Amino acid sequence: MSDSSVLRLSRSVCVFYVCFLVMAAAPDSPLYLGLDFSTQQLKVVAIDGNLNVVHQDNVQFDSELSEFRTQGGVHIHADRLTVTSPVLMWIKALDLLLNKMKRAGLDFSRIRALSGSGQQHGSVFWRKGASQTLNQLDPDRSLHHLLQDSFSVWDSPVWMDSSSSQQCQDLQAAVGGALRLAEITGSRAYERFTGNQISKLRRSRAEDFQDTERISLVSSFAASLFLGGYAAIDYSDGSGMNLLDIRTRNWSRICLEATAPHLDRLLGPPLPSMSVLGPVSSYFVHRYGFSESCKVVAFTGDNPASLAGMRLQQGDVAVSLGTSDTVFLWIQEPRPALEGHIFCSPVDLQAFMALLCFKNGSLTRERIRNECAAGSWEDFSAALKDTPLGNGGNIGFYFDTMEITPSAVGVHLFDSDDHEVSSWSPHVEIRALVEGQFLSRRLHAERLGYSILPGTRVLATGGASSNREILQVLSDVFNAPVYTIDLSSSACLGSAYRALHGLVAESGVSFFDAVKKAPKPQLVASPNPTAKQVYDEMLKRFAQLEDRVLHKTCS
Ligand code: ADP
Ligand code: XUL
Repeated sequence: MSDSSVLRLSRSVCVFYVCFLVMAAAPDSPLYLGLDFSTQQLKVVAIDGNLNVVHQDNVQFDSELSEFRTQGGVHIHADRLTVTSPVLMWIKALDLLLNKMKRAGLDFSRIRALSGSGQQHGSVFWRKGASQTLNQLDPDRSLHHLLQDSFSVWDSPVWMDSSSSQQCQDLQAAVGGALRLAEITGSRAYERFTGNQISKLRRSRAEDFQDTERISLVSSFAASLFLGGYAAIDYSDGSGMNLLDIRTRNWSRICLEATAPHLDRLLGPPLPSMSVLGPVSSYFVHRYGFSESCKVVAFTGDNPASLAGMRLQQGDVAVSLGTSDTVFLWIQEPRPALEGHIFCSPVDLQAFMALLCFKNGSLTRERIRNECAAGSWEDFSAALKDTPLGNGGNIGFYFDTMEITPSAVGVHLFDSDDHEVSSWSPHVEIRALVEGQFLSRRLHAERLGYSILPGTRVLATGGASSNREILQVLSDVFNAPVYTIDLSSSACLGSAYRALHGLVAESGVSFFDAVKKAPKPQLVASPNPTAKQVYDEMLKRFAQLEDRVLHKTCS
């Protein structure tokens, strides 16, 4: 059978299966919808009241909306720094997605609430008069026709943009330095953060800026489409702008003033992430058969929505071992720093989440696997089994490319006397790499206010989480049990969970009570009894050696 017929057959099987699931559930049982406007695609999942997934679909921007000529969902401009996406592409993707869902037989009238997420930091600039257009959408026409004149900026800056360095410097200077900005907003100035993008646009495209009536994040823009009016920015995604005071949960006056005049009018007041914004607009009622009482719950950023999808709880840490490694933390008492980001929690008004990105993750593990284990993950794992916890005092730093956390580069190896050495046996090298990576994840998480407590769980996701021996080292270094969780569409699923929770949040039901029927993560590794002693000591040496590496790299 040719590839295309296999694809057609598997598609038909999928459509049949989805229709079967939709029809198999009680005909009028409630559904909750989660959408994710991510960089490369728009995804949707519908869950029932038992939190079972009953429908999933997606629209790929590059292939299904090729008229926008994006690569990976974006346009990289000639300066290589400016990265944007056409706002109408996102709208057309929603038209397409809803039509696919209709064809698959989804009964929209069963949806009690919907929510969603968007790639963080991206911004949408609505033209003067757009609010009126949003308010009177004609259900006989598609959204992208109706809204084609509603934006003052067609190419929305997205998170991959790094063209606002000057604005970052200006903002930090205005508020009293990088650390002061981090204390207020949870992060030092980052080029991709929305405030700096707004500031750049105000200077570089003054006329378009003048013609702007409202600025949304990708998340609140998507919520506005469903609401038929401007949706508030939620606290959690709002924390990725360098504009929100994460403790008062209001716009920071000093940041607003340094960014653009009267910016609070353009942004509207921020709201708690679990807020019900209102009923779905009559456009969706008439065009797709949504119920008039279906509620739109505030949309948020994709990382906060993933935290909800993983159901990360106080004390937990999630480690995603993908191309690069990401660490998510639930934080009660944040200590914003010059590295990492603190966001308001999307599921608990009193809490915060931290996000740390490490560039040298799986690709570095692959390099060492190729050099020390003949390209075999089995041999790599065997080396981890054969070597002792603490690796005889050897500590390695492997920054093949310029690391984000911390900002250092190069490979730096130290023996048990802290003397720099040039090489090790393959087995020592493999353990040094994996221990070094996880010591670094723990060190930087602790610097942001994380501490290992009794009951702490490590949730592991991403490609390398299929490797038990790697997870055993993770468990030992964190001295906590490691659980795995399938993260394939966590932001989308998290949005559906948030939709469900939004309906009961006002009556005091916690997010975790609302989603307690969700599938449980699997326990895969428990710490060795000697792990605490070995790694508590090793962490102190690791921190000192990292300072040496930083000093060496910078000088
Ligand atoms: P992405 O960031 O693209 O979503 P994934 O989460 O899919 O990445 O992870 C891909 C990575 O998983 C690969 O680069 C590979 O190195 C790693 N990986 C896959 N299988 C194993 C394994 N058995 N042991 C360790 N790493 C693995
Ligand atoms: C987080 C970040 C990305 C985007 C895109 O700070 O920039 O993870 O949210 O997914």
